[in-house]
Amino acid sequence: MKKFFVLLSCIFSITIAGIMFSQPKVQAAEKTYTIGTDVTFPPFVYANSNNKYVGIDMELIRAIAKEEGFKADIKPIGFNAAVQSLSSGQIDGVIAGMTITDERRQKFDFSTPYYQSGIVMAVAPKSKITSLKDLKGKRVAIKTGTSGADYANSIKDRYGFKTVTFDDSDNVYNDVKNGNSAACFDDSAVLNYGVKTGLGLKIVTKPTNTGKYGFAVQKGKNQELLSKFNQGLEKLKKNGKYDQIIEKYTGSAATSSKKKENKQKDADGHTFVGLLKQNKDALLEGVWETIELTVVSIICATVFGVLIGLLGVIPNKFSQGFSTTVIYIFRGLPLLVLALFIYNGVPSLTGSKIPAFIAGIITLTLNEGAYTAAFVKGGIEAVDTGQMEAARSLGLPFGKAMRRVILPQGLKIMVPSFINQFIITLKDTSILSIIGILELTQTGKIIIARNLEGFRIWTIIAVIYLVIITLLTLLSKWVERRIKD
Ligand code: ASN
Repeated sequence: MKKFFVLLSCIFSITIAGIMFSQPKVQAAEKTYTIGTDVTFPPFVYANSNNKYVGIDMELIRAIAKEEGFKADIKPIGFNAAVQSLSSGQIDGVIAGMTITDERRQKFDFSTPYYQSGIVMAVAPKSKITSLKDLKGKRVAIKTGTSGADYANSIKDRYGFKTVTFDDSDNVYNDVKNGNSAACFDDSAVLNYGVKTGLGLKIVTKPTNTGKYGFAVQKGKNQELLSKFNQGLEKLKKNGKYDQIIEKYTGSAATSSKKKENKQKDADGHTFVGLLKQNKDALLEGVWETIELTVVSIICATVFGVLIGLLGVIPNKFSQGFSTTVIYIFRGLPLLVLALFIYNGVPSLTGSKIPAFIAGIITLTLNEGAYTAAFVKGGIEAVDTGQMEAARSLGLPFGKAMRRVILPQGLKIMVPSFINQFIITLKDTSILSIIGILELTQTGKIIIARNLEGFRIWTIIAVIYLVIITLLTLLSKWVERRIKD
């Protein structure tokens, strides 16, 4: 048992040291702002073939940051997640082709507009749909929380269609291309670019609900960042850089080279080896993040779970009640709800941010810890009651009897459950992709949003998970043998 805890502490220290050294050092002089953005919204935001975020919005915010002397830490978490995170104060700003609307103005302050777009309907190239009237009884794809979705929802009863929502524009387009949805609504600036660069959809309506894009901060907060953005944008417009950026992404040279690039990617990006090569760095980073999350969470959840489990068996009504309540709450709550509550809910109440990684660790510690507590309690209770009575009648105090007699026997019963829980913790890290942690699953989502290679990328991701799970199982079995010796 002692060996087990020594081993756990060693792994813990190594991981913490690893995390500390892997964090980039922040320069004291420049303030860093966390800016949320969409996953794919070309030509405004998208990952290029090196998985680096580029596009009009990315170049604008980087150029403005340089001009105004601040750092922008870009978080590509998806449009809806970015807006939610901004409203709870988890991030400082959003730049994601975000349309300035009256409704949004109630919650956010917007910069001077930097682009204009409307909303259009797009269909598959061979589709017979040419107008809104043809949508009767059909299914239409939209993106969660966007102005395109609001528009579709506002006319769906009139035209008699149903909507289906996705988190990313690429998934919206894919649903139409696959024939699952008859049409989609999205921004004209984005769909026009898509049509020019070989997206494989056609636009059938004129732009409506025209609006302007702005950079957003929480209402009344981060005004300093907002004025830096406005000043920077003004400078870029004066010195010609703004026009250069727009031309770089929307000019005819840009769109035709993007079309070629897409074709080329289509030609060589359809093999497992090709995809692995293209995405090696991103996948490795995702694996590392998953391992960090897993190791730290396993250790924290084990410590927390053992403590709560022990509180449940000591002969004290209050501590038993406390233990049962903690297990009841955190085992009962769905992991996804808990993650969103900690990451988005708590900061809106307290007003202070929780980094996504920490929110993820807290989520897993509470949830996995509750399961651990339950089997720790069960394991101890499974030891014959005569053992405790015998130890106490030999004159051992409760604590000592527990440590010397009951726990060693209980631990043997618990070991398989521990191993099981470690594996579950590893798998559960994937749920944290919802709060934008760039672990393996989120990395997969981002890659697929770019290349639409769902089958192959998810196969690669599944194999990587299985490899890590096998390694974790082998390590756990080794520890199990050491404990038994
Ligand atoms: N234009 C969209 C909106 O404001 C933003 C997006 O889809 N990234 O709702």
